[in-house]
Amino acid sequence: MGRRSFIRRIIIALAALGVSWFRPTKALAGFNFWRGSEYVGKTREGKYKHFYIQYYKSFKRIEGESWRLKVSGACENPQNFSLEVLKKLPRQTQVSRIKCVECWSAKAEWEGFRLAALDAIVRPLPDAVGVLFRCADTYIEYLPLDDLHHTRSLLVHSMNAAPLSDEHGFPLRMIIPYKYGYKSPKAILEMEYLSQAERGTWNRIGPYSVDGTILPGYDHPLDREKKRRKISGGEIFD
Ligand SMILES: Nc1nc2c(c(=O)[nH]1)N[C@H]1C(S)=C(S)[C@@H](COP(=O)(O)O)O[C@H]1N2
Ligand SMILES: [Mo]
Repeated sequence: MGRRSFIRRIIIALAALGVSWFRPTKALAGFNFWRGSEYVGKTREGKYKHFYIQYYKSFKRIEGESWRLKVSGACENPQNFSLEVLKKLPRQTQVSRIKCVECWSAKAEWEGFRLAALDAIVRPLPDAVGVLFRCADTYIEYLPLDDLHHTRSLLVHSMNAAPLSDEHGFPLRMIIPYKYGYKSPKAILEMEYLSQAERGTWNRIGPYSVDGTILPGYDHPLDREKKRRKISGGEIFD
């Protein structure tokens, strides 16, 4: 090895070390897309009195331009997607309610795309049975493909005709209205197709079902002064 190339290798090695030191969360998808020092966390104040914010852990706000959705696992064509590209996928809008297993619910108009649009690009392998979502706050959730392909399931980048706020899951979240809110991961960093079912964060730490379908019982809608009403299970349609 000549002296020049030796020095060049040392410089490259030092640069790589520097990059790994300064990367705030290298355990995540491997991108450096955090901005500023502000943090997003659980909130129930101000306007969020009418739509609570649930986050397992606080995390630094995400910069949309450098964020990439990493799609990996059991698919033929794994790749990373920018928000710009995802926003060009065929769009769908739906009004639906998030029902948290802690009782409250709240409703919004959501806009995004179907998993089928992503499948068409990455081509899941025949043995893929579901997707594991990894989120910015280290939350994880698993959803079977059958549920992800349901006509009410949507990958969402807009809420009430505006880009998703950091609080509600910017840049991308899942919406599955017939399951409790914990099955709708927010601030998604990675989607990994799996050939075996997994469990998510919430049903590991709480007494909550893996399936998460809304059970018959009661609801306290935040948009109706939490007035208690009976629900029969599945999606709440108003
Ligand atoms: N990344 C992430 N997504 C998450 C959660 C979380 O803690 N982290 N909580 C879930 C729960 S329990 C609920 S009820 C909904 C709430 O959505 P909202 O915060 O937009 O109201 O987010 C879900 N998605
Ligand atoms: Mo929840």
